[in-house]
Amino acid sequence: MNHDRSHALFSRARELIPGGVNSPVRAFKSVGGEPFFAQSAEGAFITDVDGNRYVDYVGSWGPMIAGHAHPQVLAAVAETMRNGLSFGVPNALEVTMAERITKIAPSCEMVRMVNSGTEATLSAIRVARGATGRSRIVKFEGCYHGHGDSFLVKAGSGVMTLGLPNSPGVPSALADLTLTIAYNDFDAATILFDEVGGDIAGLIIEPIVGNANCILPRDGYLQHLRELCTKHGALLIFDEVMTGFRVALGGAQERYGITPDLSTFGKIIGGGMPVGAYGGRRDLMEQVAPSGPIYQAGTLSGNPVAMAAGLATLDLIQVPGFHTDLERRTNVLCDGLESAAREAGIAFTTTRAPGMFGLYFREGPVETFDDAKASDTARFNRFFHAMLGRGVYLAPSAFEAGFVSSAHGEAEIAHTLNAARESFKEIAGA
Ligand code: HOZ
Repeated sequence: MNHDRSHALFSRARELIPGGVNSPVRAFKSVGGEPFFAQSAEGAFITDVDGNRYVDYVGSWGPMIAGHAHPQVLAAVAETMRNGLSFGVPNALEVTMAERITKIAPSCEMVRMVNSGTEATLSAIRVARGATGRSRIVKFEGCYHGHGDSFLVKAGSGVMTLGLPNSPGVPSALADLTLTIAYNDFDAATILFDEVGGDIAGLIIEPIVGNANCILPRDGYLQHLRELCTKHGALLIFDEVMTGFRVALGGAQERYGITPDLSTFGKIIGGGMPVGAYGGRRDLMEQVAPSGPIYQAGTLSGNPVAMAAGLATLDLIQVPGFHTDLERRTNVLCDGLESAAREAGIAFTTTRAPGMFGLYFREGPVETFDDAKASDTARFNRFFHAMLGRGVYLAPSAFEAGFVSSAHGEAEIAHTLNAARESFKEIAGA
């Protein structure tokens, strides 16, 4: 594959943009080599500026659940933008979006649109602190909730990929208010709440962890957290930026039957445009300005073009059977990868939920962050490049979930599995 144009762009970018990228994992730093620069994307494919085409399992990190450049989404965007790109006054699409989200995720009686998942999580913990009058929050090792100060404590995603789970620039006075425990450890949560439950404003969790590869909750674990929060008067916050509208229409809260107090969303509800949202119980959300004193604002919040892209995407996934089908596709992919690895004699396992998956170079099961960290990342990196060379783009980090869309059809998955068989063989000796 020729990468001359990407290489030239990356050289220019590195002079002007930190690391040459506007979000760290994109730089390929942990897998090695250089990123490709996108020219276009359609359906399950992304094409780079040198004309190389890849089956894409990143999907813009989650939004493209119906595939790239879906004609219905593009049409909604084109039609909406003719009326103007941003108004700075309310518009009708925001109301439609709020109606849609509150219907799909009934735990959200009210919702506020923002511009990214990071904004959503920052705002949610402000509500938790403001509403409870408490300062401490609880998060889980390896969970990532965007780059807000309070969250860059034992975080996953890019900071983990780069080995920076605690970032310089976060005042220790603030970081000290973030308590971390191990995901899927029932006792750790019980002990922490027994010790300091009365100080905890909220517990924030990725109900399925997608930023430390992909880790599913043990049976009863989310319910256990729900009960602890209720008992100690802390708010349960589900960060559904990745899982929302994906693992079920109503997200992980629907899949596992849990009612969080607050939820955060992003990605799919923007259909590829910059969007986030947070919502929850009416009594909590009514404390947000201007109906209440907890302040949060945004010039571009509720942007009409972003709302149109999100609503069109929701239209596409609100069809009966969509998520069952997405789960089937994900299973075909993951089962196929596992059997290809077995043929090559490679220790390998997957985790999966509808539309998202994790790849591990170790034997299963993988149920904890320590299990995830024990994956052979050097082997993952070789596999990543072997696949890329065969036209399959996986997340460029052993600590990011992969995403499947409704555009990943039989042919795309068959191509992926052929590439995987060859790639596993290629790396088996190394
Ligand atoms: N935080 C994203 C992964 N969990 C990466 C976003 C990006 O690089 O675009």
